[in-house]
Order: sequence, then structure tokens, then C-alpha cells
Amino acid sequence: MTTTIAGYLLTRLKEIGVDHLFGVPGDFVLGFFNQVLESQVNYVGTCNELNAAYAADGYARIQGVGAFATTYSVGELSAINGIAGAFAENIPVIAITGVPATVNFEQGTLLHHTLGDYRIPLEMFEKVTVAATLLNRPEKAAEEIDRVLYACLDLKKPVYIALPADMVMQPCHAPKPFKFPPKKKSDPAQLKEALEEARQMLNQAKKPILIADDQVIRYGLQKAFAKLLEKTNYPYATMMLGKTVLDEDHPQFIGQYQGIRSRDYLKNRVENADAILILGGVLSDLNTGGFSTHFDPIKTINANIFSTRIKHHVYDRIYLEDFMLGLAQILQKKEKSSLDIHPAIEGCTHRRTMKFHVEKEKKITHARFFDRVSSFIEENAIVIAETGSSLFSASETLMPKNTTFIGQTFYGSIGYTVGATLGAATAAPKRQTLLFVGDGSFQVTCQDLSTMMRYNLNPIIFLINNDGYTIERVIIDNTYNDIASWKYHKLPGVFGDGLGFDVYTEGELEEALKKAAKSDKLCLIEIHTDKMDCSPSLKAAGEAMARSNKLSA
Ligand SMILES: Cc1ncc(C[n+]2csc(CCOP(=O)(O)OP(=O)(O)O)c2C)c(N)n1
Ligand SMILES: [Mg+2]
Repeated sequence: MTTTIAGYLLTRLKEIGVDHLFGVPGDFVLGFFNQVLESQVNYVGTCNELNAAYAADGYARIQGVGAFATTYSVGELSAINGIAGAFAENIPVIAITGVPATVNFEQGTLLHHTLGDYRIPLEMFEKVTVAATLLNRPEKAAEEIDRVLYACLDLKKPVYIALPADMVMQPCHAPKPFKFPPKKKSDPAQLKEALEEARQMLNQAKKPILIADDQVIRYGLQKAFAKLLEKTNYPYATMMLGKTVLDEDHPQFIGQYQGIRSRDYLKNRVENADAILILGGVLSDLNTGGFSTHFDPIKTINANIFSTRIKHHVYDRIYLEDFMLGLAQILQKKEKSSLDIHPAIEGCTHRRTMKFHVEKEKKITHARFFDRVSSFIEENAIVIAETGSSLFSASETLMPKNTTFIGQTFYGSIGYTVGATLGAATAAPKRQTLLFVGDGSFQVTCQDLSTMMRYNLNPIIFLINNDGYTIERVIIDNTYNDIASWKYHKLPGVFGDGLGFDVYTEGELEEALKKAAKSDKLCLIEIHTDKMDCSPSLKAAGEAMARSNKLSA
């Protein structure tokens, strides 16, 4: 049984969970795209390659893996920032590029889109992927495809496949079932010793706390984490990257810890804990309230995906899931009443559990908007928030059950969320998909609003129009933070057949929400807020960034 190289690749993509391929054509990739159209993988055309990469990333965060394809050099290099984001944030994305025929590669023919050395794009992608290949040897193609896809799924990072135009239809043996990466294994002796050390520390503690973060989500370890909670009764906080690790109305969930930017109870509860167990944490600036979190090493167990640090001891071959399940078995259950637990559902910043009285004529403010919208989000929603004032406030909003929260919180490339919304909504068209995006970020990638409408997706987009780059204004303000003023709410009509709403007051917001809730079309709700109106946490972040970038004392 034989197939073609393109056929082999497409069969594999479908097998590992890629039902949709985002892309933009170009002559070198047309042969491959012809095969995509014949395959079981659905093609979704985007307006540009950067958005194709962002869409594949958003898709992967829902579906487990995503892919996009572009043409050589001009196409793929526009997408490289999207792949860099996926690399930084551990998202398995497959970047496929159609490249010139092998003879041109060998001879360096002066073809369009070339840069002299034909390998330049490949070498650039090698820096931001965990495996990259040029399929220039038919007899090796199948093995290479499998090697690269395995690395993508195993390491949860992007990979790169360059497919020369003349290789697309080259014969190739039909694929045998794909060998998925097995579950990671801990070193049994290390695991035993680490569990014993952790047991002593945690059982002795009176006020332990768990912090669940990014890797618990990225590696799908929520079940093990829930078991640990159930068996110990410990309260837990998340950091921004760990948002919605479990349902946020969980009685042990006490909120989003971000150092000095956390509410008082939470800050004190974490910082006065006598034992802190961080699970899958990314201790980056944005995730730690500008490095203002306090995790005293002598009280802290920092369990990462493959290594665990207890006080000053490092165990380098422990898989996080084994560690959590091991602890769930050996830790004593503490009395809930002794643990000082004030659930987020009763205390976090924007939450549906607080009564909201609409003052119809009142000008909407940033905080009142998030207070109101907290009860608009449905269970099982996908909530996407853009770097900027939106991310800070959306992350401080209590989410209903089964919500998936998406933000590029670590890498922070603005414009990401428009593509990511296209990708996430493509992966789960029946889920309520909400995007919170700033005017400045939206201007970077907004064209793909039209792609959402073209493929009948109906996310609701809240566009915060605060007249420019507020997140930059809170660091230091000058005219470079101003942007052209657009009538954003008119774009759904320009780009397709969606609905637009222009909101200045609380009454207008109510009207817009009512209509959007009933609409089966894409809705864009433009929210006008003041230039400097944003959360206290963002203001504090701005001041910290001004200090670290030497812009203020
Ligand atoms: C691709 C990219 N370019 C520039 C930046 C720097 N940057 C970070 S946030 C931001 C402005 C965001 O403005 P907006 O989306 O309007 O958010 P808000 O005003 O609500 O804070 C800029 C320019 C970036 N993070 N990514
Ligand atoms: Mg703005």
C-alpha cells in the first residue's frame, strides 16, 4: 500500500487531531493545498499568515494540537512571531510551508521570495521549534514526518515541516498507526524520596496553600490536581497563566494571586502560609505581579513538569502528575475550618455573585463593564483576553463552570487574540466564545474578523476603545500611544454580515448584551472608556515596568 508524501502528512494530521488547517496560498504550496482539499482536513483560509499561526495556536489550546500552512519565505516569515509565541507558551502547533522544488534548493536558482541561501527560513524556524525538517528525500519523508510530529506532541511545542513542491506527490508508504508519546515516567527512587520530604513538610504545616499554574493546564493534569484538593482540603490560588485550571466556583479556590496586586486576604493568606506547593508555575514578570510574589524557598515546594524543588533540593526526574497523585495518597486531610478559606466566588474583583444595578444613563467605566459582563459569560464558554487592560481585568473576573480562559500572558504579542479567537471558535463552534480586546491590539490583526464571518462563526467581541495604548500609557505616556480613531462597531458590516454595537452608557451595554445573546451572527460590541481607565493591578504593573525600564525613579 502506498500513498504520497502529502497524503501521508495529511493522514497523520487527521490522526493526531488536526481537523482544520489554517493557511494562505502561494505558488510553492498550491500542490499541497490541492491535496488538503481532497483530504479529511478542512482548509480555513485566513487574511494573513500571522493570523493563520495565531489561529492554529488558539485551535491547539482547545483541540490539543493545531496546524497551518503557508508559502515559502514571504508567507512563513510573517507567521514566525506566531510560532515564537507558541514556543514560549508551550503550544503544540505544526507550521507547514510549501518550498521551491528540490532542484532549486540544490542549485540556488534566483527564484522569487528567495534570500540567497534557501535554508534561511528553515534555520530561523529551527530557533523557535523543537523539531524542523525539510522533506527533500522521499525515502525518508514518512520517518521525518513522524519524528517531527512526535516531538510536537511530546514536548508541547511547535514544529516545522518544509515540503518542496516536487515532493508533494512523491510516492510514500502508507502510514501504520501513529505511535503517540507515552506518559512520562518518574524515577521511582527520586519520587519516593521527594514524596517523603514533601509529606513531612506539608503534614506539619498548619496553613499550607497550593498554587496551580500553567503546566497543569498545558499537560492536562487537572484530574490529578482535583484529586490532591479532594484528599487534602487545602485551599488553592492560581496565577494568571493558571486561570480556569478548575472551575472557579470550586470551594477551595481563593483567587488569582499576583503578589502586591492581589486583594489583601489572598496576599496575606499566600504570604503567611507555612508551606507553599507551586504546581507547574511559570514565574515570569506578568505572572507574578512584576516579581512581587513571595515564595520563601524554605517554605516552598516548586513542582514543575519534570522536576521538583523542595526547599533547596532539586529532584530532576519527577513527573508532575506522579507527584500530585503520590501526595494525594500520603498527605493527611486537614480540617477545612482550620485553613482560613475565603473562596474567590465570594471575594474576587469582578464576579457574578455581586448584585449589579444598571444605571442606564451612566457612562460605562472599565470596572463596571467587567462587573456586568461577569454574569453574561455562560458555562462552558471560551474566554479570550488580549494583552492590555483587557487581560488584566478579564483575568480578575470570575469564570463560570467549564470555562476555558485563553491569553498569551507570557509572550504577550498584541493582535494574538483575533487569530486565536478564529482558531478557538473553529475548534468549538458551539461553545460561547467571547473575546476581550483593546483598540490598539485589534488594529494589528482585525482583518480576520471577516474570516470568522466567512466560516459562520459567531463569537462576541468586546472591543475596549480607550483611545490608544492604555497599557503603555500607564508606564509612560506620550503621543506614540495615540492611534487612529476607528468606528470599530461598523466593521462587522464592512467585513461581512455581523452585528456592531456602539456603547457609551450602561443602558446601551444592556441593549447590546440582550441582542448579542440572541444573535447567531458575530457581534462586535465597542465599549468606550476613558484613556487612563483600567484596573489598579494594571496601574501597578505599569509603575513596575517604568521602574525596571529606567523610565522612572
Ligand atoms: C506585536 C507587539 N507589538 C507591540 C507590543 C507592545 N504593546 C504591548 S500592549 C500594547 C498596546 C495595547 O493597546 P490596546 O490593545 O489598546 O490595550 P489597552 O489600551 O486596553 O491597554 C503595545 C503596543 C506588543 N506587546 N506586541
Ligand atoms: Mg486601547
